[in-house]
Amino acid sequence: GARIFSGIQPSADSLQIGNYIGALLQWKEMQVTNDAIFCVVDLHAITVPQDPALLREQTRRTAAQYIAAGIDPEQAILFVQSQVPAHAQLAWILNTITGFGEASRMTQFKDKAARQGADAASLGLFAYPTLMAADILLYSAEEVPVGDDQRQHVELARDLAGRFNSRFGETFVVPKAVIPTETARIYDLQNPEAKMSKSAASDNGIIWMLDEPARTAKKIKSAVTDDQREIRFDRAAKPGVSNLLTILSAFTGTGIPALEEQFTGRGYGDLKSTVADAVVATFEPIRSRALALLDDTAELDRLLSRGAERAEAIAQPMLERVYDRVGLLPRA
Ligand code: AQP
Repeated sequence: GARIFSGIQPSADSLQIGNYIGALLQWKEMQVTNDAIFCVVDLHAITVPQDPALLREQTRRTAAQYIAAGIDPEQAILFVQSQVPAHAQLAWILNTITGFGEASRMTQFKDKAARQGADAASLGLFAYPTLMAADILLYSAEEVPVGDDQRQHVELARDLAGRFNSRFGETFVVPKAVIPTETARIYDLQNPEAKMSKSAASDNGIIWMLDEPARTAKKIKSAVTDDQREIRFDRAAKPGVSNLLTILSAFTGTGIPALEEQFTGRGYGDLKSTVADAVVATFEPIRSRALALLDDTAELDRLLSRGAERAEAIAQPMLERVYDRVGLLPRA
């Protein structure tokens, strides 16, 4: 199978259901037939302010959730980004071949910078996509399984790989994004026009993987819908109901049209209970496994450093090749 690379930011105590559907669910399947590398991208998380002590804890918690959700750290390589210095080093090189205008067009930067106030946004936030390109290109990843929101960043990684290759000679594999389906973007339950996000201002519309099951069920039951009665998928006219159908489809493997049929003549309350049951049934065991792994942080830390060694064995030679191509003088 193909070499795949993907990561999630340790930007909260818990991952949210969008991270699960957009990322973990596919990773779990892809690790079986592919050469898979999964990263906890802590250097990406600090592109917005993080509390240092919390960040360390969130990094462990994120790794524990990968494993609890089914990532096998023996089969796949699982590691923490900052433990392999080549990521930051290659990102610098890529910054030097990225246009200012090109980086300015990234919609995630525009969104996140607007949220923080343009003057508060850091240069690191602006350079987020080149660090992500470095993550991918270091491992010659052919496929990058991500949610729909990351499509533009993977496009940039492709462009940079091609540009570097034509300027300095064939070096990088040109990667491609693997996005589950067009509908695999999950929206905030309270504000179904906005992407569900760990760092949303209010947590009422977020389904957390590590929340208590009762709380998850309650949030789903209070999801914003509309004042009609019809259960059908229509993103523009019925964003709340469409979001619930997307979640149910991801958790049951049933297609949206079949779900629409199944729910003909049934009420929103019924749909919400069905979604809540499906989510809780999947997340409850993941939550217990993650909490159990977090009981022994020494063991978890050892497991992560083994992952970092395996990752570095691939990344470091690539970085050296790049330095050479660019013309940097090696230590004698
Ligand atoms: N709402 C979403 N729907 C589908 N996929 C999603 N992903 C995130 N949110 C959704 C996917 O999760 C992976 C990792 O995300 P990340 O944490 O690295 O960055 P993000 O996309 O910015 O996620 P968050 O939760 O919104 O984090 P914050 O709030 O810290 O920025 C990616 O594959 C992404 O597609």
